[in-house]
Amino acid sequence: MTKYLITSALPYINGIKHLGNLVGSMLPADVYARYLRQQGHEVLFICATDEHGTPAELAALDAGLPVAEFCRQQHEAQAGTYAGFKLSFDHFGRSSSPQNRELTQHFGHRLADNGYIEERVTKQVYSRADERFLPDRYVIGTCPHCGYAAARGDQCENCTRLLDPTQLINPRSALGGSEDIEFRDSRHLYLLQSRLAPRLRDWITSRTDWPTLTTSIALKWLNEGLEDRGITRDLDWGVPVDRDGFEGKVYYVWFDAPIEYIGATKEHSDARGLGDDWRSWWYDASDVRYVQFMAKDNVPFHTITFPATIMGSGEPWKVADYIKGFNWLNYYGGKFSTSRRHGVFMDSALEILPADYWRYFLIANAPESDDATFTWEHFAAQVNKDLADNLGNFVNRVLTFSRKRFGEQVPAGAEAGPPEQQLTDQLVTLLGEYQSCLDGLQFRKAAQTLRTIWSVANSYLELKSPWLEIREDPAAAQLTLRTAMNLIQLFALISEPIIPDAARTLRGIFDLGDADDLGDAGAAGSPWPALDDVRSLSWVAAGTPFTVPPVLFRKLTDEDIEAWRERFGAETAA
Ligand code: B3M
Ligand code: ZN
Repeated sequence: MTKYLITSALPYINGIKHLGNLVGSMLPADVYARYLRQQGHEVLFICATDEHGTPAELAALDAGLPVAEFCRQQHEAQAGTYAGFKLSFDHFGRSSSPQNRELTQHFGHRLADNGYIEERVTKQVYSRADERFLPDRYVIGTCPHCGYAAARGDQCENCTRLLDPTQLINPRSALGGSEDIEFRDSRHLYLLQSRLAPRLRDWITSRTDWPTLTTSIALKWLNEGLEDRGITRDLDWGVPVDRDGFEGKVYYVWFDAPIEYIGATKEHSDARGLGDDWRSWWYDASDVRYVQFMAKDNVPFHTITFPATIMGSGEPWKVADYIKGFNWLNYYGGKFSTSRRHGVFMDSALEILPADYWRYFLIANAPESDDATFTWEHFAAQVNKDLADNLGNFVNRVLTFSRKRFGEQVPAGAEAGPPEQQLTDQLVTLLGEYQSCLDGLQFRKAAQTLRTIWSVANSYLELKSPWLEIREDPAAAQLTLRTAMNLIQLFALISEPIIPDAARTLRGIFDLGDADDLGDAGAAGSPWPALDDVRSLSWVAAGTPFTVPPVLFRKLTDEDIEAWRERFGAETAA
């Protein structure tokens, strides 16, 4: 038994996340956490809302709420959606917690003590009309390179050149449009990450088993040369910088957000009266395997900036043992986007279908080796074929037929013969493959293998055709049905990481008398089957009472597709 610490990138607070966010971090992390728990490992699965920064302030302003209240409400809303998707976080924290404040300030001091922090005076845009400093991207003006009139202070959208707000012609505030702005000197803290570059490079290059996506992004940054980074801002909302002369300044959101992985672990311990337990996951924790999940745009912060913070602290805090990065999930020719409301958002997804439909499809199409595209046609086709037919129909067919002919108990029948032997040989191989996929965090392939296991069960059923067997030899038909029922139990156990609700329904079919906890989110889940159990297929003995559950997955129709295309917008940008 190993201790596994699992973190998913922290969803930003400004609004409900879309399916791209879900598949790019939280969902695969959940599948992995569930699988490891079923295997009997000690797992701590941590996530939180990332609450600081200007976008949160501005969203709160828009909503007419104080920013703290806005974040509280949004945190609740996000937590509700994640519960709806059955994400089994052990703790879903908030980066605005006192725990994170304390830890962030701690790291700030340690870095300074170790000589990795420098004060620098820089010119910042101050809007007299708004009575506040403006972050670079909230200054707009004319691009000095291409003349585009609405270029942002950090980058021109038109010619993509990186800019400094001082370069803009006719700069004005993006908040109220006022041109009454000036450039004021402001003192800030810089993290001298260039000094940590050799250590970061050693660390990255020692991780030979990481996905190329992750290491190539990290090495690209290192090869281009690390720039020292400003880690403080002239803002009210954030972790205050507790240093003389820094009154009214906070740490930059990307500095405190990853520290919240630790902060949330402490929140978890504090909430449960576990004392110093949180430290056992993070500090001097060589017995812990730490796996991080995130989309590719977050990789630089997790391979460079956060590890630089940890290494620069000079303390034995845990760095990631493995970083699983994901590409984009696209929606009709464009990235899913929160700001443009493009794509399917998690709350509306749950309004139209239960979690498992989404979980299965997203994992089966996880953008691992490349970007992937969501279309309603593909979604419906795959749900119908894999979930409704391959899995759902099998379960329903076997149970209703058996009930009709032999009553509501698992039939006994003949001894297993060569077809059963052949079946279990195949299953042992496939289950082994499925486990290697999950162990190796190959989610797409894992779903593919699970689907093959369902298909093998269907082929067995077709081959034996108990509805024909029964005419000549009822005992043979009974053997087939009892075997098929054990396959249903196998499905219940091994489908749980990906489709936990269906798995729970499947586990409720047979009255196994062990009255075990059916595995709520966060609980240990059902024990993972041993390969030997697959060989004997004997979880469900003859005589076990069973019930036929309602249809597991409904078929999605052309009318559904039409309605969803209409509702969510499905025009491919030409
Ligand atoms: N909040 C993800 C984003 O908004 C960012 C992740 C933080 S992980 C520490 O892109
Ligand atoms: Zn330009």
